[in-house]
Amino acid sequence: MLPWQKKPTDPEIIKRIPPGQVLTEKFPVLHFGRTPEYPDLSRWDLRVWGEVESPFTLKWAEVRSLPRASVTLDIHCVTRWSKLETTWEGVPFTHLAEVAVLKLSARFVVFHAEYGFTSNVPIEVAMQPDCLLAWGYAGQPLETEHGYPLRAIVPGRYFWKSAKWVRGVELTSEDQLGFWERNGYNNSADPWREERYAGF
Ligand SMILES: Nc1nc2c(c(=O)[nH]1)N[C@H]1C(S)=C(S)[C@@H](COP(=O)(O)O)O[C@H]1N2
Ligand SMILES: [Mo]
Repeated sequence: MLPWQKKPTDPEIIKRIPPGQVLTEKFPVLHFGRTPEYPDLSRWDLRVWGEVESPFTLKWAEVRSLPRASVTLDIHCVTRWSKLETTWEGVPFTHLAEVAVLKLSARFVVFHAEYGFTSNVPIEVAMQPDCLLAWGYAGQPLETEHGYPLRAIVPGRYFWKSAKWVRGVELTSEDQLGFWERNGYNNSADPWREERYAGF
């Protein structure tokens, strides 16, 4: 048994582990398909559009000059690893929403990533203060396999909602299932309720 698979004994730690999860100290890499490469960020942009009054597109340097926040949270992958106390830096989703000016019809968010990957959350989830579009992890720029240059960080949901390599944020009036949600995962994805799979 690997050290991190041993049952933790500290009650403060135990109560942070959702049902069916195992702690890891490592940082596993998990995604479907290829890892994009970014040799030249001068051609990278981030688009915010949909049910908003003022859609906009930002270059990389503009994204990096947005207001920043640092958040620390526990992450839980549906494949059963959890990692406590991860620290991310980026722009709060709430700031993007403020700049874009949401219409009343903006009830859901779709994060659009490279190669057509998407993930979806209700607007209330994205409007939590610790939901970020993050460019940093543990004080360093994101590593390529963890989503460089920009990824979503969605608190309180299984980690698949936290799309890596994000290029767009779409506000929608109707819910649009994302990649994993179309492939059998639960749309709500609350790890405390063990909402892993759809349909039962
Ligand atoms: N673009 C993209 N983002 C993705 C995924 C993916 O397949 N593609 N998988 C998700 C899943 S299932 C998890 S657990 C986390 C893993 O993030 P990590 O590789 O940084 O640990 O990324 C999420 N974001
Ligand atoms: Mo995952």
